[in-house]
Amino acid sequence: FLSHPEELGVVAVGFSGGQCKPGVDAAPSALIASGLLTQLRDELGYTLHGDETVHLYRDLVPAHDPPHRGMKNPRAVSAVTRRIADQVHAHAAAGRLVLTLGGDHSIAIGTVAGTTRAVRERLGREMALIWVDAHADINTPETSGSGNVHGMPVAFLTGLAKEEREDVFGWLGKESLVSLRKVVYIGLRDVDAGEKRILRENGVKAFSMFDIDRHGIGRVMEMALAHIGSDTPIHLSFDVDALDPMWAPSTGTPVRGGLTLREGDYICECVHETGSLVAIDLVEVNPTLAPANDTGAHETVRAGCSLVRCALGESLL
Ligand code: B3U
Ligand code: MN
Ligand code: MN
Repeated sequence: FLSHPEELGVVAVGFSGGQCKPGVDAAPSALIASGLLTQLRDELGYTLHGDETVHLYRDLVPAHDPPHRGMKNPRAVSAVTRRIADQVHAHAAAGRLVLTLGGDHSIAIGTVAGTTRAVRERLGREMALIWVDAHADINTPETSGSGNVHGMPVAFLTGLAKEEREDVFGWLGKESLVSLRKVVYIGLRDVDAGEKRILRENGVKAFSMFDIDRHGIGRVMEMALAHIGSDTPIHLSFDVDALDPMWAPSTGTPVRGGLTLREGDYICECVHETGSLVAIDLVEVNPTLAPANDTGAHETVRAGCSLVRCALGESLL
């Protein structure tokens, strides 16, 4: 699908407004400092575009941003994701693979809106979305108990959650949406009751940790990719909390009983192998959430780098 598959558009997003814990905005610098982009350039042979600049979007964050429909920081998250959508769209429209380093998972409202729009324009095709996460992130503002927008991106991206106001996600037009039939979840284990109802009522394809234990990750990936169908562009949005806290402790909402690092890497390897990957997000790494003198932050950054490298073809011999 990509006219320049060896060219990588990098968008480093230092944004934490989709949830309440500071520090997730420090992830892109930590990932870059650990050598991720150098590895992609020197070892995997990508030509990088827009690298090293960590965007903080301070000019887009309003001083006064009271809740709207219970959402916290609604205008800031809306304005920042709108800008991210344009950045990601520009890379994807140029035929590049796009790597976005978050930031909390609300930023996927921007990344997915950007790629889905570019894929429609360039190929006249619908895109698939693989959401790897402990959480379903499909709350509507009304079902959300927390008001944190990082728990809502899939609802906005599929049109389940709608808003008229331009400054609160009203900018998300039809061309920016993904069909619920093209969404596949992997790794779920902490899903709110309201979210379970949404998944059930809409028949959304979801592979929980239960499914991974039952079938093994190999069979789950076969089923996930079969659901999407070959020849469909894929956006992979990887929340590092899908990994077990043993591998990725430094994240805002760790949930025990998660993926091993190898299972996470394997998901990324399988998606790479399809040749259909158009974009990957790595989100929710929070290097500041580690006990002092603990190696947790370092381990989490390392795991994140491994996932990205696997999605970009490191494992091919
Ligand atoms: N489902 C809960 C918790 C949550 C979602 N995503 C994360 N945590 N990381 C919510 O706030 O919507
Ligand atoms: Mn998430
Ligand atoms: Mn999560």
